[in-house]
Amino acid sequence: MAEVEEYDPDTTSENYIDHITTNLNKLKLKKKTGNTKRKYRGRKSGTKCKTNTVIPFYTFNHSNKLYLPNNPKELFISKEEVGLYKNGTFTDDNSKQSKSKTMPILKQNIALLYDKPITECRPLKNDFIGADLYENLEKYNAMDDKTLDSIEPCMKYIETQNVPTNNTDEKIVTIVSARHHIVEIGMSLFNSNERDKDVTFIVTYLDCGLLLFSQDALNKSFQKGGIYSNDPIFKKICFSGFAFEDLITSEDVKEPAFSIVKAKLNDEINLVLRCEMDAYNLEKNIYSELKCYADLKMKSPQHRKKLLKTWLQTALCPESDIIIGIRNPTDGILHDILQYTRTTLYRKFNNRNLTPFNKDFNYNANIAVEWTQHCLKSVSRLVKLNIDRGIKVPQSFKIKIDSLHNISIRKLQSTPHGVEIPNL
Ligand SMILES: [Mn+2]
Repeated sequence: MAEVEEYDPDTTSENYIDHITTNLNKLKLKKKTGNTKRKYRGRKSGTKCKTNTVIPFYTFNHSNKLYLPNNPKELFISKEEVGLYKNGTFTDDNSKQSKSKTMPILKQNIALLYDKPITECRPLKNDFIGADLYENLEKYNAMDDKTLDSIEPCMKYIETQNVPTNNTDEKIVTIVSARHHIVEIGMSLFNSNERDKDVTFIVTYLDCGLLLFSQDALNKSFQKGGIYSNDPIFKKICFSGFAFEDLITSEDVKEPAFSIVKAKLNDEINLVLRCEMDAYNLEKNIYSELKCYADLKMKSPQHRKKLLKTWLQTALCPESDIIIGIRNPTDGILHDILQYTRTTLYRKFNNRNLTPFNKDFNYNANIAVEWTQHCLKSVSRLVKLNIDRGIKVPQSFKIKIDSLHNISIRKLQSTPHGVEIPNL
């Protein structure tokens, strides 16, 4: 890759444009020089460009895509489970007993798969293999839009913490979000097969230093996909995941159960995240993330991407292993159950023996960590640069990560409908 200059936030506007174009030229990106120039200008042509509303992609410093250490990078400096939430109730009791009451429990034989040599695994799986995962799918319901995005569980925890009403240290922010936003942000780098899609979301700043993340209802590209799809076959595939969860956990009616996690990215950024947990392993006192896939082939870039996403998801929640049900795609019959720790999963899709994929940064998990950190730091920085200090009312912004990975911010006139504002 061509060498690029360091990003200097103090560069003046005019120099900044030159700086960007010089660097873009160095990177030999697709031309359209005229357009590129306009991209970083203010909306009205002729106005001075805003150096504080865009963080260009070239400022992202990352590892080589072939950098595959035995143990992958950590996303956070620290991470701690601070409570559980289910059916409107928050508890800060995260003892084994409390978890076993709140979370779906992994059936014993599946719980025992953890750490077992392959030869001892087969008998443990016998009761489950052969199950039809395409049967009786009508009984499952996907979370509605509002539940999917609600930060109420996080706010219940924050309320117990006596948050000061005035932010004493303006440098420190706390991101409050459902886990899926962070996963989506992290995966936005690996988008070579969906180049036309921007990732957008709403960030609402509260005077006490909270940054609330919520979905951008106006972004049509991610709506009605997956589980909400109208394609019956696709729907079947998605709902078979619920059937697999049902099969290996001992809970009949499944209400979503959440773990609330407090994490620290650096000295200036804390996070309070809401993570939906699929299952709790009583034997090992860890959680399990459950997935259901057709046969996994590491030659397929899409399969590597899926595993990267699963790995990133589990970087955000309390300690979890990963249990994957393998089904026959045509008839939905379960034919194997695989158990991975986060590290063994990483070594499966980021293996030095695999032929590197020349796009999407080789789905390198370490780069995914660096990118997620870059995005969260960028969002925090852009918000800090664009808030009106001293205003008590919530201030909302739209954040966009475009398909070329530039990150930009736009202040909204008012907080969009649907954004939950807590009473603190
Ligand atoms: Mn799952």
